[in-house]
Amino acid sequence: MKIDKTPIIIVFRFSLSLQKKDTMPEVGIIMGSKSDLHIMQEAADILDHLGVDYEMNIVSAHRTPDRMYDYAKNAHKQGIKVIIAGAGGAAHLPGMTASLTPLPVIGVPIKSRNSIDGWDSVLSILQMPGGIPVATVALDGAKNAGILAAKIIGAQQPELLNRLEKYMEELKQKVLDSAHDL
Ligand code: AIR
Repeated sequence: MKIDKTPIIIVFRFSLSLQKKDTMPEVGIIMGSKSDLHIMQEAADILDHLGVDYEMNIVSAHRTPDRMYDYAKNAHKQGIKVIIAGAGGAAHLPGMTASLTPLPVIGVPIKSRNSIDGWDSVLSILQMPGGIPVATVALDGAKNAGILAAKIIGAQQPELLNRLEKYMEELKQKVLDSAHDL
């Protein structure tokens, strides 16, 4: 992929709870700034848990537009199947990425320091014009973005679907345990 490597964070999965063999990253997690990482890490954590390989990168639609273009144009050629894009304020990264890639894009609005109240980030990502969809999750909803990415990929991977079912069972059990503990 033709990308300037200097300010890149690349994190591959090191540990996992619901085991799977190592493969190339299938999910590309990108964010507008390192200041988004504390939120976007939640997408990475749940993908770790579900045994889905991912890569992480910082790509700003406004500060590094060429880098965004290169990433979005080439991600599918590198084996990426879903892109999760998070940004705050005038959050154009998910929408612009979606306009450049044939891959599904999941947008994570982030309540960043330059965001007025979060609505600016939400609406920048949510209100896309017809023809260029971005699957927008809740404000700071990176965990759900990770789960949604796994479900999209899992539609073609029975083993991953099994791990997703196991995860859903874990969620159910937690609720039942907490009700029991009352
Ligand atoms: N941002 C960066 N380039 C374009 C945008 N919209 C966003 C980042 C971050 C916010 O601006 O995604 O949420 C603040 O970035 P920083 O680097 O000033 O902390």
